[in-house]
Amino acid sequence: MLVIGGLAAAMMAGVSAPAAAQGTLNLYCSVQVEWCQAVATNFQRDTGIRVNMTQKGSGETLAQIRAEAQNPKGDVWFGGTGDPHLIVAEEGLSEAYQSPRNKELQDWALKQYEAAKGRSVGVYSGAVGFGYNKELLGKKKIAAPACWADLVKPEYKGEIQVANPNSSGTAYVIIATLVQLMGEEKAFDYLKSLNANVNAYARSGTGPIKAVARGETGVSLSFMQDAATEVTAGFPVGYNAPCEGTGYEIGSVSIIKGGRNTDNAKKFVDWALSPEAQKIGYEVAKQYHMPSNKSAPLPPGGPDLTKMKLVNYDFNKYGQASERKRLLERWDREIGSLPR
Ligand code: S7P
Repeated sequence: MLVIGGLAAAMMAGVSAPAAAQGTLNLYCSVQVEWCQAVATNFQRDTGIRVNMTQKGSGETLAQIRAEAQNPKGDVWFGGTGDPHLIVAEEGLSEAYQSPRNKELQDWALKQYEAAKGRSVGVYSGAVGFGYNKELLGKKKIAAPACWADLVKPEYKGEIQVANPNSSGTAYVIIATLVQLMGEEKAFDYLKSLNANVNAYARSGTGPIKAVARGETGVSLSFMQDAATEVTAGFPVGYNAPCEGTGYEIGSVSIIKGGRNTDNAKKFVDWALSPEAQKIGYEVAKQYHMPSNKSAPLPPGGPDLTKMKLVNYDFNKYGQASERKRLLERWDREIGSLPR
């Protein structure tokens, strides 16, 4: 977790704090920390609103918002996979808000808005794939994985990392994807076979691709946009979309109900949905997500979801608290408890 005050964020980015303070915003942020810092700094500079930012993964932020339900400390939650945003909405922990920017958004971003009954909206999208270290796999003469079926082959034994779905929204999207691709029984059989090849379950969804980049593991299950970031950073990373098809996230923004600065949270949502704010992920932090504003460009060279075979991800079903709880309990019982 990283907590950073607005002034410190501005100074780190070499930007002076605004002269006239316009109040405060407590921002919970679930994208990569470089992007979170850029979001905090730029929103503060554009509006004069002082930002206190806390960065945590999606599952962990969901747990925090639930734990603080009686006394909310956050005002707005930016980023992270869409399913836990839907759960926050279902549990009445977020507030409905119709931004004037909604009319500029892609249909998939508005699907999230509809599923959340106005309590959340999509800011970006990204698809699940395989990241791999070209040098490490090359030395071991292991082919880069192209299909889900490849990952359970014996040559990948001890080579794969994925995150733990209890803490990671990314890992939950992976389980929900497999269930939608294969059916639940086959998906859990697959996860058992995969477990034999997994060397570690990381806490955060981006942990496995960072481990791939640094040569600590050969293969990761990750969002492909996060693999593209490591490629840009100069690591010998490649990535593939699974040949059988894959799932995707609708990274979202939600206003936390009962927060102390709800008017500023609304200003933040309007800002986060603007094309200018949506360029920041790529331009400042080299993040390759597909932006939700139709006027924001697709980051050059990044994964293009419109060219992939995608499952028809059922956000209404897999974004339900009861379904997430059931799948996580099953994963803990049948996979998390297995020896490796
Ligand atoms: O910024 C990259 C990204 O991967 O981070 C979000 C995700 O929540 C990662 O955290 P966890 O898996 O640990 O929850 C994604 O939404 C986003 O694409």
